[in-house]
Amino acid sequence: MKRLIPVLRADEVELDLIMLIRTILAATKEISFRVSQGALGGVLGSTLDENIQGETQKKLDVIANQLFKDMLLNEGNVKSFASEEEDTVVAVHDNGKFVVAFDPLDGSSNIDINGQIGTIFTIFPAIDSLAADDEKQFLRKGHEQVAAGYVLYGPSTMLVLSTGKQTRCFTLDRTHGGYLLTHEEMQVPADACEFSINMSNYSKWPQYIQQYIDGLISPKGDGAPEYNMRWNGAMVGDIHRILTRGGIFLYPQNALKQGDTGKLRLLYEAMPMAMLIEGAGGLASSGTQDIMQTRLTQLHQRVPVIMGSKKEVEACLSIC
Ligand code: AHM
Ligand code: MG
Repeated sequence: MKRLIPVLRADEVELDLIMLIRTILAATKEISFRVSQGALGGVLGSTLDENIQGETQKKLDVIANQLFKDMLLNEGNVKSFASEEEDTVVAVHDNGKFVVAFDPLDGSSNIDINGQIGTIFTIFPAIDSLAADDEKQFLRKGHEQVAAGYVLYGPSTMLVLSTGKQTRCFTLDRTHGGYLLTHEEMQVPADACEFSINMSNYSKWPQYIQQYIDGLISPKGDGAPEYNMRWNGAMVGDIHRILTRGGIFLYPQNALKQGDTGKLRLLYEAMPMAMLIEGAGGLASSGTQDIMQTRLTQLHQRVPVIMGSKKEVEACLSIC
């Protein structure tokens, strides 16, 4: 089985970018180890702190964030980074070539139940004319990403990565400590009968989302396929399932709250996942715009998310 670095070199990915991806993955291997230790490693439970989003931080959120910070602060190719768990941009090296954004621990509510959790990251070329700590380094469009990926800490630890070509899947081989290529070209199946949404928010959804989901769960008859629902509570788990066997993932805005734009963050969650989904032939939209075409206007901005199999996303958007 092929190792990650030779695969990226064969793709002629710039060496500095490969080195940066290697650093990020070193952090994920350490997180994977800590996650596997569970209660034995003292990583479960909450801290007394809140992050910038007003959410209580879990111990593992803080540990994962610190591991990422420690690794990136020592990485010469990084100009600055932004984390879901940090208030502001963190400057690293003035002459770094890249800026990195990450959600160190996605699906935090699954930590204490031994459920699926993950890490999501994205990399943009740094803007030379701007200071390292200038937020504008990150006010970019999704299609400017030079790499995006997630690591899913499940029964096995898997990396799904795009550097602009296809979306590939690697599995962490604990015997030698490296990620090995296990799926050369992921393709989101076009026909799928699974949807993924937090149904408990039904009364808060915009009307077109209610109408679309009503259509999926209404009795079909005449041999039409019945839809099934899955909701993981961790976007990495839901998106991994959709990349593997198709379907649609939705996290809409709360239509009862004026100005609400949903829960998921454009920079740390929606943009990287959109790059991976579209690299596998799927579609990603906010309902009004392609996520890859949406420009970030604030570091911690949230966005409604509809992504997955092309046909399903188009069907949802057609009643928008
Ligand atoms: P987190 O980054 O704080 O863990 O929040 C993001 C997570 C996503 O992984 C997941 O899709 C969503 O929140 C679940 O939200 P809810 O608890 O409303 O179902
Ligand atoms: Mg998250």
